[in-house]
Amino acid sequence: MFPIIAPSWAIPEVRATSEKTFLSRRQLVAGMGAAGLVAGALGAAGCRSDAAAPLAEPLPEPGPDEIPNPSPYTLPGFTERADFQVDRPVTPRALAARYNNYYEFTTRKDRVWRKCAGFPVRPWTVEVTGEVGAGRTWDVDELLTRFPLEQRVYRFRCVEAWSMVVPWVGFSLRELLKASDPTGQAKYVRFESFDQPSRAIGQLTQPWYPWPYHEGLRMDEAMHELTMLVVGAYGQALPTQHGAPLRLVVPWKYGFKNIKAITRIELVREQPDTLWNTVAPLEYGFLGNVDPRVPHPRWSQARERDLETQAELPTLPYNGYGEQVSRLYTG
Ligand SMILES: Nc1nc2c(c(=O)[nH]1)N[C@H]1C(S)=C(S)[C@@H](COP(=O)(O)O)O[C@H]1N2
Ligand SMILES: [Mo]
Repeated sequence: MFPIIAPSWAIPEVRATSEKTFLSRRQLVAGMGAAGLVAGALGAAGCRSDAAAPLAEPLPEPGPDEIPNPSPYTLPGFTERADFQVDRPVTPRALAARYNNYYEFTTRKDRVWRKCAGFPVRPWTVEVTGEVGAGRTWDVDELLTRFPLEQRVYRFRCVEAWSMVVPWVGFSLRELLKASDPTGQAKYVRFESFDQPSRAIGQLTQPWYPWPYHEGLRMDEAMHELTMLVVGAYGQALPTQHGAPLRLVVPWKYGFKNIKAITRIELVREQPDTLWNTVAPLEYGFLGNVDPRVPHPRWSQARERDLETQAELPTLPYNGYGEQVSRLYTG
């Protein structure tokens, strides 16, 4: 379980969702029954809102080797970067796709794939804004063709101490940033996900989280080649549960930095707030670098559990990427 460290009653008043927002979300819940009936009646119109559709057919349970909720979209061609390999077996695709953290849908990792099925990831736009000379809104499919795609096998380490190895497909974030012409004032990058409580049931039922999910990097971290905008995994378009259509992967940081379903990338002057740093500042720092020597306040980070084998492995400084990134943190 991702620790729910801050129940709604423990969140300082200023940070809690405003009553107005809370009430409107409750009204939305109350209205859902009717919305479901309408959706059922209009089924042929094909505009079913998944989370709000109690009449939707339950998805069948896939076999253990079947990919739950695979993406229906086609990924453009990509090259394989042989220089990004890991000395550990790649985690089976079907396993990675049914064990997810995605609080917008549910805190139950084994149910994320089911709860997010039907969440629309096309059309999708990503706004690049703030301290940039060439800010603009991209259609995600434009990004997929504008920047050459690469497959890179990376280690992935969640702060909860489970880990996996995934072949991601995408491109370095810095390619998009360079194309956006950052100004000299750009010191940090702020990322924002979607806010659609009518379609993402976890946003509706957990209004105490400061949605939309938001994260941040320093500019030098964002410009590091390893920092990736990901649109695919295991050679296929990204399944929704992994953060389709576009998510961040920063392999030397804990999983929570790897924000899914990005809608907005803003270059800013000051260090931005992040969702986890806001709800639990003592547990989730802004940097979030994997470090076996620094325990989480409630558990050790010295070891991790491989998602497939359940073997306990030593956690590596910077998740094994120290040679490439430790120079960023010498100051
Ligand atoms: N928008 C959003 N992004 C998110 C999260 C989330 O709840 N919402 N969870 C984070 C956490 S804690 C982890 S470990 C990874 C999990 O990625 P995966 O499900 O693709 O393995 O996504 C990260 N990105
Ligand atoms: Mo995580």
